[in-house]
Amino acid sequence: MSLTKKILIGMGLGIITGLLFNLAIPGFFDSASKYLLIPLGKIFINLIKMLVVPIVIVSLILGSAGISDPRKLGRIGGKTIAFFLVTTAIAIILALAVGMLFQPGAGDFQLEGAEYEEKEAPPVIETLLNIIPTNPFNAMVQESMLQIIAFSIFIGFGLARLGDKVQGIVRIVEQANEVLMYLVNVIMKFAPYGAFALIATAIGGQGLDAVIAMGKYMFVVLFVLLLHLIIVYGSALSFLGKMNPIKFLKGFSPAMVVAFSTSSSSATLPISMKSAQNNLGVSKTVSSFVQPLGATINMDGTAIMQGVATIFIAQVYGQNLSMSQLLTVILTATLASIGTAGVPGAGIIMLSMVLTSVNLPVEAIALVLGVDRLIDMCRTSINITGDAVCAVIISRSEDTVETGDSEIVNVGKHLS
Ligand code: DAS
Repeated sequence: MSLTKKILIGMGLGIITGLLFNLAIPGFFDSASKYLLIPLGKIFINLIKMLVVPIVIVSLILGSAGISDPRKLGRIGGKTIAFFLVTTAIAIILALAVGMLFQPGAGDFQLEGAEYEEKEAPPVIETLLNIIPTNPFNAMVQESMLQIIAFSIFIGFGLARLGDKVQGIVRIVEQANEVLMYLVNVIMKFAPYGAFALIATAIGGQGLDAVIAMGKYMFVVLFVLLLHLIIVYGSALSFLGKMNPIKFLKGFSPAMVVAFSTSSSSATLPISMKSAQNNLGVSKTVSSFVQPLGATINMDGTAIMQGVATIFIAQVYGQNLSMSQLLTVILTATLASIGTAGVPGAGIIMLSMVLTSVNLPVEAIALVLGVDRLIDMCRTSINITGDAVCAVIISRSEDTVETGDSEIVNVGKHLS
């Protein structure tokens, strides 16, 4: 049975167990929750938290090393990175705006066993000045995410500029990334049990309020994903890619379906590239640069989930995020989506980095974890779609479109 099915079953059993305890035998719930559900959920959350700092460091060192050498990137690379960063930032701003508009987390329930110690959010200028760590190791111990991110990007930049002299270190970081991705897979195998325990705890303690809140959260995420697809990608294709969005969807739907069913950008990459090259006329040159890079560092769908989830959790705790905190969320969610691996469930692990950056309790992931698998299927489709939209636009802007007989022609004369 696939992991998706197991998590969905865990989620379903969690809802039933929680409702049963809450409605039928509340007295029994306390002991079951204390000796089974809360410990089980705590183990899963701690496993996620354990990997966050190492994953952020390793993935952002590799991400920044890969794009820090302008000479290596060239014109296509520059355009690609610019497109990725702009669309991801728009995705998060859209997510935050719709999340604040619909208020999915506004409700009178509190999550069992997760405290929220309110800290005065520093003003914007102080947040920006504090990004540079005076002691990177202390930043890691304190889980100061913005400082950890800054330090990792600096290291990646240094590795890129020193090139062959430090290939050994780059290799070690790449191998460390392999190990961490393997551990993400191992942790996700525990997800069905974690989802069961966390949902049962959330619903057992809060009843239907928690189920309704999860439903509202899921609706908002799916609504923003659809909005991003139609408005952002639709207009980018029409105005920049000179391609009818319907033609794009018809040509790229095979890849979107595979992404939906696998919840993995990496696993979908071969069919993403094939669909872009064969059905959308993207040149092999552009496709083989833009789409693998995009599958690694461009995840608008994930950024949308992280933006909505952070707003949702802040609302559950009755916290209105200040302007500096919202800017922090935009920055950390953009970087978290860069650091998210193209494997199932990776985005929920990086969500804890965003929550920590605005000192929201990571335990609150319990409220979004249960429905995350379903959302992961949808957001992964959006992740790879953003990469393909970029590939179409770059391919057109480079005037290289492959005709059916794989000949590179100057599309300029076709467009004139
Ligand atoms: N499932 C990830 C991907 O493959 C995204 C995520 O987990 O957010 O794109």
